Amino acid sequence: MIDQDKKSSLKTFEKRVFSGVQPTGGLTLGNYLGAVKRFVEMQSKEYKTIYCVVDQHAITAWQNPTELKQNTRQIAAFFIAAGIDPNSSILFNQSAVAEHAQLAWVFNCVARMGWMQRMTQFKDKAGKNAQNAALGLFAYPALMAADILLYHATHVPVGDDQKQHLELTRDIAIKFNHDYDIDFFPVTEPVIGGTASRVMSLRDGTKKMSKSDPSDLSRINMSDDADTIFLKFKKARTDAEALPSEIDGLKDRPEAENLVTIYSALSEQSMDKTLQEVGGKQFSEFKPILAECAVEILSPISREMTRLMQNADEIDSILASGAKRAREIASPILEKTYDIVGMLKPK
Ligand code: AQP
Repeated sequence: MIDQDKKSSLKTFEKRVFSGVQPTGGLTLGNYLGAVKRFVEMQSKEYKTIYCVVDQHAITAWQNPTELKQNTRQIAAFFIAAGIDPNSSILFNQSAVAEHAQLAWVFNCVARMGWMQRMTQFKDKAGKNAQNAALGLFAYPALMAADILLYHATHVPVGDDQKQHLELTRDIAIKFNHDYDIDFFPVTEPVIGGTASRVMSLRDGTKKMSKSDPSDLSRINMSDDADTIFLKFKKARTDAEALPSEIDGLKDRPEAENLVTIYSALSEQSMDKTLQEVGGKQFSEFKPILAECAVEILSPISREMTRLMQNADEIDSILASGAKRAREIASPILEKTYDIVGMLKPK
């Protein structure tokens, strides 16, 4: 049983959003529609929004140090160009707030080996060579739990692929609270919904669109120019039938469903509405409509990213001030965690 006094004296949760993107090079339409577009939508008076470039997650696979710095700035530029306002949201890079790694260690001691061994992303990323994978890749979900719980975040917008890691975050919060008989960490709500929580490869509608897919034709990169976007949609795999007028007609047609999903998310309308608009059309007619819509939305973002990237000092200073604001929230939460666990504080 949780002590009610402890419970009431520690409850500080408000609606707080945390999410992050790894600076591992390359950004796809999946990152935009599944994550960053929704980060922007959650910037409102209702939520305190905290967005992070998760550079410590990035090094779970080796990164070229010079490129890692540039990629970190590039993700920050992407956030800002897509509409994150660094004055209202807190925007920073993970390694600048040491409390992430400190809390992750505590969570390494809370999470169970069996839980971690069930993580499908580790299995996918380590592949057949699991014995040679970095220990950090295995421990990644505990660091992710620390990222979220360090801010007592209550809502985490992510793509569908992160669902299992969020469930683990909830398990860690519940076990910590139980082990120390306290109601300290919130049990976070994943915010996975949205039309495009899983954007699929343009070459295979059953595989996630991903920056590490060997085929560049499988994805739309945020840096692609208009001609490339048109070409990639033109070459996107489809079936031979026309588009249906109702959702049921997309059943067992993963490529068709993916293109309709992308168009709906970009044009901010329901799948039903899209099918009313394009139902009956052949793909040869629909693909240029889709490409034009993508170019209209993505081009201004990519132009603004390029402009921001020419001014590294401006990005660095935004990240530095974000880290300072992040630490103001993180530091007391880590301090309290250490106290709960029984770490002696130097006087
Ligand atoms: N295809 C996708 N559909 C919807 N959401 C997606 N996200 C990524 N791909 C899709 C979401 O983007 C956020 C940041 O992801 P990340 O930085 O952790 O990168 P990732 O998931 O590792 O991205 P990739 O492209 O899939 O990289 P690789 O190829 O290295 O595995 C997350 O919220 C994620 O859900």
